[in-house]
Amino acid sequence: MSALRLILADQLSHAISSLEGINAEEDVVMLCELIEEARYVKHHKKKIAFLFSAMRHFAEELESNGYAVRYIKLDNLLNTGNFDDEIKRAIAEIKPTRLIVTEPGEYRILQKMKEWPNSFGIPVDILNDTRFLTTHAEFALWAQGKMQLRMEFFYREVRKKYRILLDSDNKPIGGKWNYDKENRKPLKSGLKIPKRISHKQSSIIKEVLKLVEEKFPDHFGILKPFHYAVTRDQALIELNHFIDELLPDFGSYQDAMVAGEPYLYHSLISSYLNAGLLLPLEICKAAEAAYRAGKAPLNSVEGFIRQILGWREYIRGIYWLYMPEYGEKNDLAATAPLPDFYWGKKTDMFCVAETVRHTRDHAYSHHIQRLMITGNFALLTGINVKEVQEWYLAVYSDAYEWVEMPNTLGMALFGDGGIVASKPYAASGKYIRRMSDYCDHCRYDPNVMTGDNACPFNALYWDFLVRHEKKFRGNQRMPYIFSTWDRFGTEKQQAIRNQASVTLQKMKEDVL
Ligand code: FAD
Ligand code: DLZ
Ligand code: SF4
Repeated sequence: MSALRLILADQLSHAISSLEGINAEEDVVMLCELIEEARYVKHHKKKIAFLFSAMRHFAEELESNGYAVRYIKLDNLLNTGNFDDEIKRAIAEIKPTRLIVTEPGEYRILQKMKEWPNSFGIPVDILNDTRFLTTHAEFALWAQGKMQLRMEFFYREVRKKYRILLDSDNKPIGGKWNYDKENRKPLKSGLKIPKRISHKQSSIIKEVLKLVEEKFPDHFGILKPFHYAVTRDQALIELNHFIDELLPDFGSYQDAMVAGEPYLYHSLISSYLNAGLLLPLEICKAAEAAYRAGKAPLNSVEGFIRQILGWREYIRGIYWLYMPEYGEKNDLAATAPLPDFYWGKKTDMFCVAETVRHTRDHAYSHHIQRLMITGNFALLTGINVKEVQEWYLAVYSDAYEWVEMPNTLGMALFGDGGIVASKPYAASGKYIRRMSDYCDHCRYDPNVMTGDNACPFNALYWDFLVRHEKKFRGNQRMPYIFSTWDRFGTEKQQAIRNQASVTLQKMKEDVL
């Protein structure tokens, strides 16, 4: 009665459901490095190096816990490079009586899994992913009959379910569910941002870096220096460092952007959380404990917990509720090709160049860079939603389709017609100037609307709204925007639209 237990690259948790009830005498745990998974979008070099290193370390931990592990390295000569053939090969050699796996984070792979009983001729158990705090059924029940699926209300339910930041009467601590009004400040000058920690490079990491260098030279991104945690112990060190040193200022500066500072007060835990090295509830409890011990203020702690308990769970709920139709949505009919400067080609827009630089160097940029710089630019210029999604999925080390797609298509591109966002996150250069120091380094001027030195975001912002006027004029959350446009008068309106069309042409020619 031996079972083959398959662990995917983003399931590196000893508490994963596919390991429950494992029989160390008979069962075999399998992990495989697959060229098809590394290339179906050309993942960032650092992302591949992170996943392969973490997988190898995890396999070692399983072995030292006494389990039989079948680990297929990328350069194993017998490696067929894809899930189906690797499992077939394993079944032929091991002859298990069943295959056990935890549901994947991508619809594409779930469809494959459903074929597996037929293809392999043995039963396949596809188990729930119990790392998440909300099941698909719970999310569907919450969504049932609602006109709008607002994250804020979902978040309150999850907080109640797990009794996070509640007082003894089950009311939110401090009297409010949400302290965002105290957040979203630009960075104060002179504030010293704590240095991030780095980890000793194991021989596993060194071997993987060599492999990635050799096998993926054409993938985007800089591989070294490689600073990622690759084990649960290291990820916990990262988490504790964040809670002790950075959480107190997380809330206030969550939306700030500073040249040369990719991380600011962000936690950098998404890659570890999404790959299974950390679990969501332990993170929220650690943040809550910091608040209760008086080490971090409520605005920061609540804001941070909301990202994980609220946004992350909500985004996953949306993905599984609406797939596969969700993936085909393109509500604003965005079709322009993705400009080469998303891949690092020169652009004079400092904000875009800086965000792409952070992405290239670290396989990371923080939320506001993703949403209000690269996302906002793609929204305003109508870049093809599939190309934009593919970019986000490839370049960030925390990206898997369940989390990347609703964030990109729904939140950043408003391509799902308003399921995730009640209004588009469209902004002109004014917002970027307020929240960052980027404009100080830019050849464009955020205060200028037309002419050669005008910030491209300004005219593009109005042009976008006017192009989609039918959809947005009646939006309750955008009451004054169109009255401002109306007050501009015909001449100014025409000048803005001309400026936008020159900018769009320059974007096509990659000379922006
Ligand atoms: P922090 O700012 O410290 O936040 C703490 C944690 O909250 C994160 O680690 C993350 O787990 C969670 N979180 C915060 N916002 C979200 C959100 N909107 N959705 C899901 N989790 C959230 N996040 C991913 O994990 N993978 C992605 O592929 C991804 N793609 C994105 C694409 C776009 C266009 C946008 C706008 C956002 C995307 N996000 C994605 C959400 C967010 O940007 C990242 O989770 C965050 O930047 C990760 O950095 P951090 O760990 O320092 O986060
Ligand atoms: C993203 C990724 C990469 C780069 N490589 C592998 C791999 O070699 N083996 C594997 O099991 N998974 C990999 N993944 C993750 C998958 O593409 C996919 O996102 C997850 O399995 C979904 O749960
Ligand atoms: Fe970006 Fe415009 Fe500011 Fe330049 S001026 S950094 S393009 S917002």
